[in-house]
Amino acid sequence: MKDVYAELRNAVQAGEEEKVKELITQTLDGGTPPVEIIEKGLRPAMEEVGKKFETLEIFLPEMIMAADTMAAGVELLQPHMSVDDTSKNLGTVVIGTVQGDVHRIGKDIVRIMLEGSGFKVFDMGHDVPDEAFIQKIKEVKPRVLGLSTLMTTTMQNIPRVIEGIKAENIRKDVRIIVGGAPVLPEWADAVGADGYGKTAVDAVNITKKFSR
Ligand code: B12
Repeated sequence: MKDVYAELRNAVQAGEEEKVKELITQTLDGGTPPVEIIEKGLRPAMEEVGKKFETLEIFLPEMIMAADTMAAGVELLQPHMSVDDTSKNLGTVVIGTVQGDVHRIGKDIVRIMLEGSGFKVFDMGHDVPDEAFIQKIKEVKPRVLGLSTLMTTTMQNIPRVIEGIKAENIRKDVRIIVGGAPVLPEWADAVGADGYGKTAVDAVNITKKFSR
């Protein structure tokens, strides 16, 4: 049997957008849930890209090309990830990638999945200054704040945001969940986050738990 996920991983890495769209459409038509396509096809492709970048097998232009191709795939999947009942509102979430970090694909997937599950999400984007998170919390009073980071060099900005929230005396009003490739559950705990999610599915599950 043909391994569609292997084909998808190769096509993402080669920047073959049309092929990626074709494979995704085929897989969706076969009844596969969109999140499985992300977790088994798209995300592993980017992990391979990251490893090749680290070992100098590829360089920034190839990494950008693969990222754009993955983003096109996620865009195609987005309409398939929504709840049937759009009137459902499970609560408000603010999410963003911390300051200094432009990685947004994973955060975007978390946002799409949360929206698709019935949350109202304010996406602050990427490279978000600490103060902007704090202002948004005061403004929209979310039940949950999601912080994403993909680099060891920007990880420390997560505890910095948490400290900023404490300093404003609003820490008790919001549950903070964190994620992104370098983040581990023990670290999340140590820096005072309320929850950690390895994947976007985890992100939805913990957000649901905290919204009750
Ligand atoms: C794509 C990519 C890029 C793209 C980003 C495109 C974009 N707009 O997002 C581009 C090419 C722009 C890029 C740039 C850079 N990158 Co880059 N990039 C990657 C790569 C290959 C994949 C990331 C990705 O999109 N993965 C796919 C998504 C779906 O997975 P994910 O992000 O992990 O998200 C999932 C989970 O983590 C979780 N999650 C994510 N966020 C959250 C949040 C919450 C609250 C929760 C609960 C869960 C959660 O759910 C998501 C879905 O399941 C990684 C390698 C890797 N292994 O991650 C390197 C990587 C992160 N990049 C790296 C580097 C070094 C850079 C650059 C500095 C390179 C350079 N010299 O310029 C710049 C960064 C500049 C900056 N200031 O930010 C390094 C970081 C090393 C480190 N210090 O830690 C990595 C690890 C590559 C490597 N092995 O060297 N990059």
